[in-house]
Amino acid sequence: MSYQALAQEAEQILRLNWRDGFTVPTNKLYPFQWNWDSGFTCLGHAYFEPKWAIRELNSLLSGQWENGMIPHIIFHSETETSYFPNHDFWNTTVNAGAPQKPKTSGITQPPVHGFILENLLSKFPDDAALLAFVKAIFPKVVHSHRFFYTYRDPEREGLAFLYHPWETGRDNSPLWDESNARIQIDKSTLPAYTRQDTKLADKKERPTSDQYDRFVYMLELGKKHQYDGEGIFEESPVLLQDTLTNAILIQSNQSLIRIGERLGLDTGELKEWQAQSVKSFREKLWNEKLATFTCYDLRKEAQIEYKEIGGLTALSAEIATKDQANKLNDYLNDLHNRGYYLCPSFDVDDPLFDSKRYWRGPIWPQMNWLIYGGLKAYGFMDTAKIVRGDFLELVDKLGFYEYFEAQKSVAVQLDKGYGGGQFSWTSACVLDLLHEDG
Ligand code: 2M8
Repeated sequence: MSYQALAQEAEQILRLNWRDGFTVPTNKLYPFQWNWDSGFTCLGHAYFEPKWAIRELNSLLSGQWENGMIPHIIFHSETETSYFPNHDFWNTTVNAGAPQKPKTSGITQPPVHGFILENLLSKFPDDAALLAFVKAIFPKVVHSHRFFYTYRDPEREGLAFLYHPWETGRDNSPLWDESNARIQIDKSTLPAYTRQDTKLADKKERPTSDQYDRFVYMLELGKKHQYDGEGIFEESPVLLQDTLTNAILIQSNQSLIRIGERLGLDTGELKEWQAQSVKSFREKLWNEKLATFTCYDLRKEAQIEYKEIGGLTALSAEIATKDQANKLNDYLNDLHNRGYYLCPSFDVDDPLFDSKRYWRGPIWPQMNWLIYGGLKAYGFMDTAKIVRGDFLELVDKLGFYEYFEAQKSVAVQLDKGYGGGQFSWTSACVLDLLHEDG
């Protein structure tokens, strides 16, 4: 397919997934507005309906809680029943600061919106409507960062913890396996539920039922503590300082600092958070033996020693030193030379690698977009080119899917990608990366 045809299809999909004010990640599997998806989706709107980006973010922020949290799902429809868990199951009325309308989930997702705003401003630097919008929502986005520093960092380390796997965006990554194993599921007390996802996507490409039981268990634990109570930190068997979420927080802090300085807005608090976060990320999460950044298990008080995609986001956030960045770049080149598409979401040499199953191995569009930017920032132009080219090749060959096979020898035998089709962040990242040099 020519680049022009790819761009046309990307735009068509984003128009198809637009719901007069926000975008669904894909038509059936995910029928509401997702937090970080909607940020990435704005990158695509910028190329054909830039005003949609403003509406998209306004819709998302209509679900913000008084404590600052931007929920991971905004249920703009209360009658749609094709997704589990729906708004009733979350029952966010347990927290007085949750909005009555729209209904939302009770957990959050990686805070991409700061750097998405900066990206939009770089595309339309003098657009008066965009500038006014950015000024108006700046305090809300800062407040969403304050949520992480206030409610998710009780020891004031500058590193936010997550307790629900859905919060990292990498729901069933092996990162969670050891913590998940600590949860004793008692079917007689776990609320009854029916999954909808496996009716709409291939079971082999989705999390297992054991994992879903744990997702529900953790949801109930959050609910018991009004979703922001101190009891979460005290009681949760799963407490993880995630590389990806913290790197994205740092990347967005930096964007907000630059935006604030340009527009004359207060950046004092952001600068304090940023100094501490960068320091702690570097000191606590780097693993010399694996030559990557790793997540930290607060219950076990140890790093989770896996090479996985979160470690690479230290490039996009420009946290890595030159030496650390060189090691991450070497790792990616080695994978490329061994016949893998970049960037697999999990260590291809680990027995837990599963090239089909969701966050246990496949290639993810928005991750390639992030890592492409990071490699460019460090001057690794050749690797950046591969990351961009691999993603565009996968979409061209296998369609606008949610995620993709990482092994070239397997991908060549396939006629489609994995998970949901006609996917919004895939389309948005295609549009944005097509405008980059090849
Ligand atoms: C996936 O997660 C949702 C729950 O949030 C699910 O599986 O039902 C993840 O890939 C997540 O990162 C993404 O935001 C969401 C919507 O695309 O789907």
